[in-house]
Amino acid sequence: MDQFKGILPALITPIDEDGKFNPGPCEKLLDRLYHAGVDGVYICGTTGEGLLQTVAQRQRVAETVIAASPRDRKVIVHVGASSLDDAIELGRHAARLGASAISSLPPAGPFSFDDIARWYRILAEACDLPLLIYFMPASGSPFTSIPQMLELCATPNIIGLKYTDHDLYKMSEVRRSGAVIFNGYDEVLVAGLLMGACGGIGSFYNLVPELFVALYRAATAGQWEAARQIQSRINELISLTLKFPLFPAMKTMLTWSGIDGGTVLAPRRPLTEAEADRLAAALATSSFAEAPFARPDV
Ligand code: MN9
Repeated sequence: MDQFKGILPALITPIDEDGKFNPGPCEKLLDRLYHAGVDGVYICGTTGEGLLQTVAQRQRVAETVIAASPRDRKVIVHVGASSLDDAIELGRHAARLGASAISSLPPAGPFSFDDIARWYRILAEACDLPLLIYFMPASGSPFTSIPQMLELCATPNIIGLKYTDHDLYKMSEVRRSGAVIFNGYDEVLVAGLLMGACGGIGSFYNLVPELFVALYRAATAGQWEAARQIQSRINELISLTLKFPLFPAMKTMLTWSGIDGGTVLAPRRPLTEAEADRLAAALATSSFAEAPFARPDV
């Protein structure tokens, strides 16, 4: 369990004009992220638009990412799906490829906690990999209490939570049981680490991996003031980006930096030209004005 720690970008999935996975930019992005020192990647989650893709395409993404990842980095494959069969198929495929772990949101729908616990139990048993539960109450989690989270984390093969919430007291109580916890809201990574998180998984790591790696290193060295200052710089970027639809804005910035993020999958839409102009203007007057993603690479 100690091996699950550090900085893991929730990898964006480059999508071409036909709505299909584009492996070239994905490899280029991975190269950039690994050079920045990230400890691994988390693929096909919310940021990676996993739930919006077919099982076959998600498998192509996993194949590309695992083939392009050094052996000493972790690849966690989000396998969450509406159908348990699909999730198991994705999980077994990830295991065959040599993924480090799988992760899953609960299936969407009006299910009870018992239903969800059973779903996770069957998934964890069927796949020969550690499983990280994706906890995100903002997307309608059917479990929110500490005892429920502790019960899920005590299930064989379940190692812990990707914890996307602002209640860090709850997070720290689950962490105290020995469960692996990755902080999920990039805005509060420094606070999550202070309260015991083993690392973080997040969207903005795609854009400024160096800052997240530096924050994590400062935090693990006990240099909390330095870590806090890096968080504050990161939050300048997050707060200006959140004025736009998040995932298309991030893909636009990646494209400006020379990595073709491509479009986003339905029901989302790309940025309008006016939005892209406003985003570029906001970046130009920020402390990121000189960053490669701040303007078109022409
Ligand atoms: O992977 C991300 N959460 C979601 C974690 O996509 C729902 C976060 O990185 C957020 O995108 C980020 C901005 O709110 O914290």
